[in-house]
Amino acid sequence: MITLHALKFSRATRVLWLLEDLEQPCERIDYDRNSEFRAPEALSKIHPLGKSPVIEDNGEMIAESSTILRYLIAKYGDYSHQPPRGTRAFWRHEALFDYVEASFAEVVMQAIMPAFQGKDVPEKAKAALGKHLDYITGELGEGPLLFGTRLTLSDIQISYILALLETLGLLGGHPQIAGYWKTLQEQPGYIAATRAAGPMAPPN
Ligand SMILES: N[C@@H](CCC(=O)N[C@@H](CS)C(=O)NCC(=O)O)C(=O)O
Repeated sequence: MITLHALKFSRATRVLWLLEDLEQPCERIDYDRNSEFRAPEALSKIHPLGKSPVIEDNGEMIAESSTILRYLIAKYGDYSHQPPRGTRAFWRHEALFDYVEASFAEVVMQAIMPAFQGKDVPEKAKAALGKHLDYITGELGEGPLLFGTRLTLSDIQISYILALLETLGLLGGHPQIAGYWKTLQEQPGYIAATRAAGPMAPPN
């Protein structure tokens, strides 16, 4: 069985959500955040970067939430969380899925770090965030999800970041994204994962 090293209020919920959807159990090892809201030292003994999520499967250690999600759909032969291969939608999905950690997360961090510290978000960070939220709004189109009514890995991947933005009141002015986030919270896998491991975002 897969072991999931799950830091509280973290991207580990993405992994739990997918496992819930796939009806696959895991052994979850929980880690509390320290007083500076960082991962505890114990996670550095699991993986050199000391971050979560990390999974272990048959002695193999896998980090990076996007890689873990790809690994799990390959392992369990799941085809339902991405558009069919050989279609344009498949590659649009790959791009959106990678976009979340490769591009969006960094822009979001510039805005949420000051917000978490109770400081004003610098105008430059606000503007960059707005540009990305406009982009995602465009990708949502009619919605309700990024690929219509099909829940994909890209929705699961983006959920954690939307949770942080919503908690910090940074989704204002983007009603379609606020609606999208509401739809994500209604997904059975999200409900089961957060029931089991607690909310994605910390209370503000
Ligand atoms: N790109 C990585 C990011 C991993 C990451 O930064 N995880 C955060 C939690 S969401 C973490 O472990 N933070 C604790 C720390 O940096 O001390 C992924 O997608 O898995």
